Amino acid sequence: MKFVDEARVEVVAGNGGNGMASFRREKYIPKGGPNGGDGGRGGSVIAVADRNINTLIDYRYARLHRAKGGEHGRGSDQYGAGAEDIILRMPVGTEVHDAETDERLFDLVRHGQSEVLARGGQGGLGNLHFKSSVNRAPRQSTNGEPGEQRLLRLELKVLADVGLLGMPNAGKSTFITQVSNARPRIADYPFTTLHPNLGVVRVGLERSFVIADIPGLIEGAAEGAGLGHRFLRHLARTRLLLHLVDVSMFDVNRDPVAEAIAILNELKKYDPALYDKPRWLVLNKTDTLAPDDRAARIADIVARFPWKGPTFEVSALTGEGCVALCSEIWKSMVEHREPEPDDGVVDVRFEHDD
Ligand SMILES: Nc1nc2c(ncn2[C@@H]2O[C@H](COP(=O)(O)OP(=O)(O)OP(=O)(O)O)[C@@H](O)[C@H]2O)c(=O)[nH]1
Ligand SMILES: [Mg+2]
Repeated sequence: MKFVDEARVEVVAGNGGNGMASFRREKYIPKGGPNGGDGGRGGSVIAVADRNINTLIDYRYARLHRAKGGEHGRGSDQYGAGAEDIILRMPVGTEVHDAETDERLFDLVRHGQSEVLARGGQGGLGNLHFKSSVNRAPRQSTNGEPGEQRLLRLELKVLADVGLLGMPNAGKSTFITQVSNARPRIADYPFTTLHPNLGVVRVGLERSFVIADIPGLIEGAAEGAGLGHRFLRHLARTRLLLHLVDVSMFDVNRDPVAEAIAILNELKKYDPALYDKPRWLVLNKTDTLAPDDRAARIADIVARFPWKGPTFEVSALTGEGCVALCSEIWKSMVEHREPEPDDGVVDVRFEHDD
């Protein structure tokens, strides 16, 4: 399925039905009183966050969402029926902006959260309501209110605790496959991953965190090289970035340190706040290093790295080092989370659904 994380839609709520001015007319009952009913309420357009939806693709095709108007009131005390609301299901993580002012109106962060995008108009009052001791035959009624309408820009920013950053082929998808229930495509050519994938890492009973695997980033992404840098928006809500670096030595012209620096520059260009997020270095593909070369290779890379932070050595393919890394992630998340009961025991198990 195609992944779409931006869309523009127009939402138009229904108008309220008009109130009616009419009088009771029956044989042998002269001067029957007012009996005009109220108009019904117009339908609203409502957004609901749904965890079973992963993309905004539906909104690329269907742009106009118009709810029906309420029925007009009628004579003989009949009220007009209200119109049904229209429900627009959107992925969790969707931000709703006013397309004209760019103001952020809503942020759908919880499954089931619902927000009114355009409110249906109230129905008008029938002349029943205007009867009084001094006016027994009121002729007035009111018209229904117009429904709201808005142009909206929807932007999906996936909700994940941890984001994976790295060059194409660094092994991001292999890593998320190793540690979570996600099953993205893996291949030895660049840009295998074309859209974000989320995976749940289970860390013992009732404990888990979510990792986002995004397309690889290359130098010049800010200017559109490769897939560009637009997918970096999906790292915006994470609390920790894992920067995966391929340490294998198959290609002697490839310098992992230069590559990593290029990525950091792209990150900074895209958004300094993203650059300032906690970031750990994950040296991947350690299984490809001959035991004799390994220590020297790793030491050289770490020494030439311009910033110092937590560093891990893993093989996403064999799983070596992955449990240790995930326990550290969990510990750091518990530390930075609102206090909750924790017995300090970290028991990482990778559950595969298939
Ligand atoms: N030997 C070895 N190969 C690995 C390891 N991790 C990934 N690979 C291989 O590296 C290649 C790229 O892996 P992917 O997981 O698709 O890389 P990616 O970072 O998701 O790449 P893009 O989606 O293109 O950005 C595949 O052929 C993997 O099998 C590892 O730890 N050891
Ligand atoms: Mg990938």
